[in-house]
Amino acid sequence: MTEKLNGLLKEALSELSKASAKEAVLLIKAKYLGRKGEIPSLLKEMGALPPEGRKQAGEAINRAKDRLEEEVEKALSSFQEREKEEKLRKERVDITLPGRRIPPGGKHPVTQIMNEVEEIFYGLGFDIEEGPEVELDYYNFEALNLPKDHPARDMQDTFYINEEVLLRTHTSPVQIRVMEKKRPPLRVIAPGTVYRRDSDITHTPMFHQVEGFMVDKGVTFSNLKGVLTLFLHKLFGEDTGIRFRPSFFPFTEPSAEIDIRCVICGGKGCRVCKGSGWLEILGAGMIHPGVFRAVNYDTEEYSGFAFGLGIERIAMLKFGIDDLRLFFENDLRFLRQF
Ligand code: 2NL
Repeated sequence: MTEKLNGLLKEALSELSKASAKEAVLLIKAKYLGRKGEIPSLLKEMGALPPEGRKQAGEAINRAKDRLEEEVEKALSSFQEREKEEKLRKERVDITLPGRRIPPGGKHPVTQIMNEVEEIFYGLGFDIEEGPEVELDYYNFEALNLPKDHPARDMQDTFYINEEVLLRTHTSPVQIRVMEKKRPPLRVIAPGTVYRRDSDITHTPMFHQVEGFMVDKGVTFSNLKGVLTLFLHKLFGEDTGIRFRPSFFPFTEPSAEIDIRCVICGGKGCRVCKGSGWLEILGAGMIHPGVFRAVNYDTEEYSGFAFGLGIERIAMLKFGIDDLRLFFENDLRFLRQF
C-alpha cells in the first residue's frame, strides 16, 4: 500500500512538473484528487487492510493528498500569474501616443448667415417663430391678399400637393399664423426653408428665407426705414450705402426694394451688380389692409411693416461665392472653408 502510494505521488508530481498549461494541471488534479481519482480510490481500498494498519495508511494517504493538493495549487497559481502578466503585456497602452483627432464640425454657411440675421433682430426685440413647411393655400396665398384668381400668383411657381395643400413659397404664412393667435404689439421674424419650382444656375427648388414684421399703433414707413437700415448696417458694416426704391408686392402697400452699395466693387460697377453699383437685398412695405382683415386686426387702429430676404443671396455676397449650387452639393472641400 505504502509502495503504491509513494509511486502514485511520485508519478503525480512528475506529471505536474511537466504540465505546460493550466488545463494540464486541472487534468492531473482530476486524475489523482478527483472524486474517482487515484488517491480517493486508495482510501476506499483501505477497507481491505487489517485494522492495525488502517490508521497509519490513512494518515499516509492524507499526507500524500495534502502534499499533492499543495503542489497543484502552486502550479495553478503560477499559471494564473503568468496569464495575468501576459494579459497586462498585451493590453498595455502607450500613454505617450498623441490622441486621435476628432475633426471639429462646423456650421453650414447658410446656417451661419441665418443665425447672424436672427441675432440682429433678436437684439432689436423681435421674437423668432417657426411654422409648417407643408402649408395650406389659405395661409400661403389667400390671407396674404392673393385670392385664387390673382395674377400675382403666377409670380410664384408653387409645388402643390393638392388643391388646398402646398409647400410654402415664403415664410409669410408663419407670420399670418402668429397674427391670428396674438394681438399687437408684435415684433416677429420667421426664418426657414421655402420651396419654388425653379431650378437653374441662380435658383434651387429649396432655399432659405427670413421674413419679419412689426405691428402696433402708429407704426410708419419711418420705422420700416429705421429698423431695416440698422439691420443692414449691422450685417454689412456701418459704412454700407443703402437706398430705398419703390416696388410692388401684393401683401404690402406702399412697397419698397432695398439695395446696398455693391460689396464686390464698392459701387464702381461690376459683373455681380451688373454694372449698377447696387445690390438688391430686401423687399419690404407697409402691411396691406387686406392682410389685416384676414387676421381680424382693425386697420384703423393698427399699422405695421413687413420685409423678406433670401439667405443664400446674402451668404454668397458675404462670403464671395459665385455659384448658388455649391451650398447644396455638400462637398467637404467647399464646406471646410467656412
Ligand atoms: C422679398 C420680399 C417681402 C413681405 C415679404 C409680408 C408678410 C406678411 C404681410 C406682409 Cl405676413 N408682407 N412679407 C413683405 C414684403 C416683401 O419679401 O424679396 N423676399 C425675398
